[in-house]
Amino acid sequence: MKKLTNLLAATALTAAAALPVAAEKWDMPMAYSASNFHSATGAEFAKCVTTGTGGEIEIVTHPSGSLFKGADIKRAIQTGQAPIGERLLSGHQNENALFGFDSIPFLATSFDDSAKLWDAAKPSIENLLAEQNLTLLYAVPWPPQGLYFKDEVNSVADMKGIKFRSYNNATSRLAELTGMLPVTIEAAEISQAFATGVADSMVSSGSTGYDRKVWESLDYFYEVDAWLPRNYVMVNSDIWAGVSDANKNVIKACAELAEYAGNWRAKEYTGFTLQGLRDGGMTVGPASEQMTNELKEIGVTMTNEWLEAAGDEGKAIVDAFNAQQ
Ligand code: PCA
Repeated sequence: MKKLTNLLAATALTAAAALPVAAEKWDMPMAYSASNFHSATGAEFAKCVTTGTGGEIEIVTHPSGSLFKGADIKRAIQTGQAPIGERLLSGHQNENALFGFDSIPFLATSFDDSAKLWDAAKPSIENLLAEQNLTLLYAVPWPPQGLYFKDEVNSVADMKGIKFRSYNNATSRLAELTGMLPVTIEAAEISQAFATGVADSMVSSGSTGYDRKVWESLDYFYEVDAWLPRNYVMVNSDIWAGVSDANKNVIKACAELAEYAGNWRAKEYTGFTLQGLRDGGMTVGPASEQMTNELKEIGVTMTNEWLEAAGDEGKAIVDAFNAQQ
């Protein structure tokens, strides 16, 4: 027994000696379920930083909104309640229209275009975040957004009065313009919302429908490819300033890898999750021509509204994006 105790004490000492004195634990709140590809990417990023810094900075992810709910994550990081975290960028559209650059219907509808739009918008977004004591580390798009319904829908008229789950200003506005009734619900809570009839439709990716098993309540997914919103990972700028140059380099390299891997996963996940919805019993396919045309008209209205709200800087983003086409 004595021997075992000695051995344990020696092991503990060795472990303690291996860890530098300044070891820090960074809790990383994330809003989406652990099985989601953004959360998987975040977990890999956390491992990369923990290993790369030799344990000087250990990142521990908390998916599913378990530490802070999606809507509270940015404030938690700004105020230093958590050093690092992930949030849907367009979730901040109510603060500043610029944050909604990636939720303009039919502006950028493919992964390639979404990357170009991000290139055009990134400097503005980095500035906005910096003004709020936040440093951008990486950003990864969701797969293209389509429409989920309980019943078959062939036109905008068919949508009238349907309860619609929204996740940002643009999705609420889309509901208003299609005569639906928006209710904002975090992805972590949608399975229950659909099961209890709080909502009967939403716009989202195949990925979120798959993660939340929405086929238990909904039957139709229309591949509208309306836009590709982005999640981003931010760190509190005061905390970032206190990180050694060596560890900053490690974190930046891990962020670059995460962005690459996240993009790759998003693309792979697009087809995989649509098949998953089919396997779950849903009808998955393109929207009717009439519905597509009507939605495009609504897209024009929403583009104009966004350009008005986002001013010259917004217009410059759209112009820079169009110049890359
Ligand atoms: N899933 C997230 C945002 C966009 C997406 O595809 C959600 O539905 O909340």
